[in-house]
Amino acid sequence: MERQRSFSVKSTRVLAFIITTISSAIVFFTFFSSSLIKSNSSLYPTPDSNFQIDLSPIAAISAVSDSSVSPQASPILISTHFNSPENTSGSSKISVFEQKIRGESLVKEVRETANLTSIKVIELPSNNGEEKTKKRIEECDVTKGKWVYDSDYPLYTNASCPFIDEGFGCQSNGRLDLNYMNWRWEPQDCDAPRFNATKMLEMIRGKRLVFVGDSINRNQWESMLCLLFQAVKDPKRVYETHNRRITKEKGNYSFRFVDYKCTVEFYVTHFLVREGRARIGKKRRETLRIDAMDRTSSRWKGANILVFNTAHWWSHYKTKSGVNYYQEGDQIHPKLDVSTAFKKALQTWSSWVDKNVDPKKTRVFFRTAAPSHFSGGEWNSGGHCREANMPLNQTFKPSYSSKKSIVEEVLKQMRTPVTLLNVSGLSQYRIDAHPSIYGTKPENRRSKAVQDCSHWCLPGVPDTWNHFLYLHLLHKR
Ligand SMILES: *[C@@H]1O[C@H](CO)[C@@H](O)[C@H](O)[C@H]1NC(C)=O
Ligand SMILES: *[C@@H]1O[C@H](CO)[C@@H](O)[C@H](O)[C@H]1NC(C)=O
Ligand SMILES: *[C@@H]1O[C@H](CO)[C@@H](O)[C@H](O)[C@H]1NC(C)=O
Ligand SMILES: *[C@@H]1O[C@H](CO)[C@@H](O)[C@H](O)[C@H]1NC(C)=O
Ligand SMILES: *[C@@H]1O[C@H](CO)[C@@H](O)[C@H](O)[C@H]1NC(C)=O
Ligand SMILES: *[C@@H]1O[C@H](CO)[C@@H](O)[C@H](O)[C@H]1NC(C)=O
Ligand SMILES: CC(=O)N[C@H]1CO[C@H](CO)[C@@H](O)[C@@H]1O
Repeated sequence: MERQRSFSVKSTRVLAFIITTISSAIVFFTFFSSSLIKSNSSLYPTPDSNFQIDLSPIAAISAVSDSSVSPQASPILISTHFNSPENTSGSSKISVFEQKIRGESLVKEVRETANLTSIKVIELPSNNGEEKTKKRIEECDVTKGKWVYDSDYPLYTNASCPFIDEGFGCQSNGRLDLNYMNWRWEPQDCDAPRFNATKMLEMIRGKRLVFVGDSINRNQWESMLCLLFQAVKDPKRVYETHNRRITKEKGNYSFRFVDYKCTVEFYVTHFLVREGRARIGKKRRETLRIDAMDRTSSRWKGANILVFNTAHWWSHYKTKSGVNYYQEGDQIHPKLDVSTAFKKALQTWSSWVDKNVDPKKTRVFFRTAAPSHFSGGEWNSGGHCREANMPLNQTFKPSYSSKKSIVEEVLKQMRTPVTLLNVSGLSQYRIDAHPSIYGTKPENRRSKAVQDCSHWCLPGVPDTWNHFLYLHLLHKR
């Protein structure tokens, strides 16, 4: 299943680049034309629909999942520009959307419409300048780049990977537009080697690769299983050590790749710190011990590669508004703000890492929050994303939330080196890559209103996060 392109010969590269560019151009043109037809009517919301996000296929929505962390944070302004290639009859429209994210409210305004006068799809960079500006992968910030259409993608399919669970198996659940699988992230400053599953397996030979975090980390872990499985000749030589089938409910898994004597494991923990119960007055209530690690932490010890995350559960809603929820020792905070609690929990986590992880034996990664793209509501109030079938245009500027700066701040104070897997920006373009209604099989779909715009279809965006992990292990020590 590995289809790698040689980048060692310059002419090959130039040829590959031209082919990629031409096919991308065709694809862009086709998509923009078709999305324009479909969205003609929804481009212009009526004045009183300002707070209603109408999501046309090319509308930019950046409902940053964790905007609720700091409702008092200053407004973030995101400008997004869309160009649609001119249609054959001469005139089409550009819409300029502007979104302001203020606390939890998302406002979109149609600012301007104009006629296009020329077609500008993709520019070929001049070849002579290009070579000199490329950096070595070791010095390259791979988070800067763009999504390019690549017909060699996806790296696996629903048929070649048995580990995709229902929640992420969009194609098996009936999604018909499949172009979301074909986008490859291309760093702007360097040529990133392609993901090589055999090489990755060799790098983790005899080791434990462990993912710890919420369901978005399960998403990434399943992606890793799928990627690696493509290099395994005998499927029987990969199995779950306790014969567990992957489901949403169960919390820990360890897959053994026999030929490489390695395991790829996942432990669910929504907050990294310990969820529990405590007596408040006469009632026993759920609390979160922000000063103690999750109970499964003893099992993560001794892993050779640890990939942590926590993000989506740190919301006002999921933490009982911070009222009688956060606990330290015997004390329950009557009210605590979610960013303060998040910071304390991360400090608990960082002390655990500093105390329990030997940097000579273990590499630690922390993956940043992945964005959600709910429009017209939240995850529990009719928010949707089904309409999108294209990534957002690259001129869209990803926002950077306060929760991520808390992560960076805590990481800086640690003794143990922790690599940030900075996936937030590149994932923000991928409004098209969520399961939406295809997170469940048609027969299990209860209500049309519920869409999943938080998790990611597989194959899809988490493959890129794992590619980053691969690049770090391969090149950056
Ligand atoms: C092209 O533009 C014309 C006039 O605006 C419009 O009627 C037609 O539907 C457009 N065609 C496409 C393919 O967008
Ligand atoms: C995105 O929009 C900009 C200008 O608004 C345009 O120059 C560019 O070609 C567009 N990119 C794509 C991929 O369509
Ligand atoms: C676009 O151009 C057409 C004809 O050239 C004109 O009738 C129309 O009003 C223009 N639309 C906008 C939004 O400027
Ligand atoms: C993969 O998806 C296709 C299209 O929905 C479906 O027909 C097929 O049964 C799926 N394969 C598996 C193994 O789920
Ligand atoms: C992938 O890595 C393996 C082991 O390092 C190597 O033998 C193989 O040639 C690589 N495959 C490609 C397509 O580069
Ligand atoms: C992570 O990426 C975002 C945008 O992609 C960037 O603004 C931010 O500075 C990056 N953070 C770090 C620590 O590199
Ligand atoms: C792989 C692994 O650590 N599995 C453990 C998951 O949790 C159960 C108890 O809930 C243990 O028995 C397993 O060993």
